[in-house]
Amino acid sequence: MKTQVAIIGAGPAGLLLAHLLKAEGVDCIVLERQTGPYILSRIRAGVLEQVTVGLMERLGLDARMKAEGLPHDGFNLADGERLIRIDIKALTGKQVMVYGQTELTRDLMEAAEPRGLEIIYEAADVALHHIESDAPFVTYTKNGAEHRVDARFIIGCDGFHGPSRQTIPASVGRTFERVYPFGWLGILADVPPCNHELIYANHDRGFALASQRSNVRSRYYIDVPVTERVEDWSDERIWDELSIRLGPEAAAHITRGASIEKSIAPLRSFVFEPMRHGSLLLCGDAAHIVPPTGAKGLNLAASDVHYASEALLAFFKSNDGDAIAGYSEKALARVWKAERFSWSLTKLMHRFPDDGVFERRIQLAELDYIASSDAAQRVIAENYVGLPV
Ligand code: RFL
Ligand code: PHB
Repeated sequence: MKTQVAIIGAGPAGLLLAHLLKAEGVDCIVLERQTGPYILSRIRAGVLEQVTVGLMERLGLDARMKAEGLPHDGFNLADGERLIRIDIKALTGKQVMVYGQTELTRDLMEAAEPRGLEIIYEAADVALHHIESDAPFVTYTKNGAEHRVDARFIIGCDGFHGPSRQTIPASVGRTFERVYPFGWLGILADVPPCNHELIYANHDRGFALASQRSNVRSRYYIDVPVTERVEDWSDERIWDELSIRLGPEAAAHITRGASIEKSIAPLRSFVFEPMRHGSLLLCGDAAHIVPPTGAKGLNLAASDVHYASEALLAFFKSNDGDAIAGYSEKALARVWKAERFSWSLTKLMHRFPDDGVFERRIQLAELDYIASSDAAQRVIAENYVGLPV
């Protein structure tokens, strides 16, 4: 097979990019290891920045998001006692959209066939070849047969564990990493949210987040040591812990219900540089990971795709390779700012095993400062809604 752009991975990064290219008449093929239903069974992000909403609008795939998504004007930080509201609308003029990654991915997947976008699911043994040349290719197997896709560019949208990043020689790449000593235990339940906006809480007993997918579906998280097993956390135990950590105001409004999903996600900050090597560009989790505290992971994937699509369209439509050459530097400038924000919010809102009473007082002082300072709230709001692309 021959195409202009071979995209590896049908997560949000790969699907968004494929649709953007296809809409402009650039040929592409998406190779995905899993099945569609498997991808849609993964419960992940829930908060979309304007950059992500804007891409769906541009594709004309925003109808369900506009009908079912919940635009939010603010969110809350909590210190175990009170709620500190960050009025993002008043401070930045912008909103965020509460709409699950699962739903966004479903909208992109369902539009693929009608728009003539080819996604090859269950592609095994995907391998990248000759990425340093102008004629790279990808091989994979499906139903026992080996296949080859020749392309002008390969885009690695294959997440943290995919093969794309690993194809870049170690002598060229550099990684920056921080692994956190806790994970987030998440619970999804068909109950109304305890608050109309999100609450990120730092209680003496640890972190908690009250989030939502709709007015009848809630998503909550607590932090737990990475050694913890999800089997040891009954629904009741999680609800009890949430009721303590989120503070009395939120606890009074928690509706308990049976979990429909429960899992522990490890927390990590990770950046790989460069994000382009020869004819291979990396987008999304393939190049970087943030802890979920700032709701940045999916949105960073979208901003990478924004830069990559601009660069690829300039190349194919105007024969201009400058944006491809500058892709890594441009994307990384935004990535590092999101890494900084996610890391700082993680530090502010979690108890670290080595922290003592001094660090606890510093956290409480910072939360008290944020509660009283318009300037501090503006800094948080500006980062939370997403920096400009
Ligand atoms: P994805 O979504 O991981 O998609 C990568 C796709 O590549 C496929 N793949 C391969 N395909 C072919 N051959 C191979 N060898 C392949 N290896 C992998 C995979 O099957 C997959 O379909 O990456 P993408 O598109 O870059 O999107 C990034 C986002 O998914 C990610 O940043 C966020 O979900 C991160 N994240 C969260 N972000 C937020 O903003 N808010 C959150 O609340 C939030 N919660 C989460 C998360 C990530 C989690 N992970 C990684 C387990 C919760 C979890 C549990
Ligand atoms: C979620 O709803 O899953 C969610 C929301 C905000 C975050 C992280 C996760 O910061």
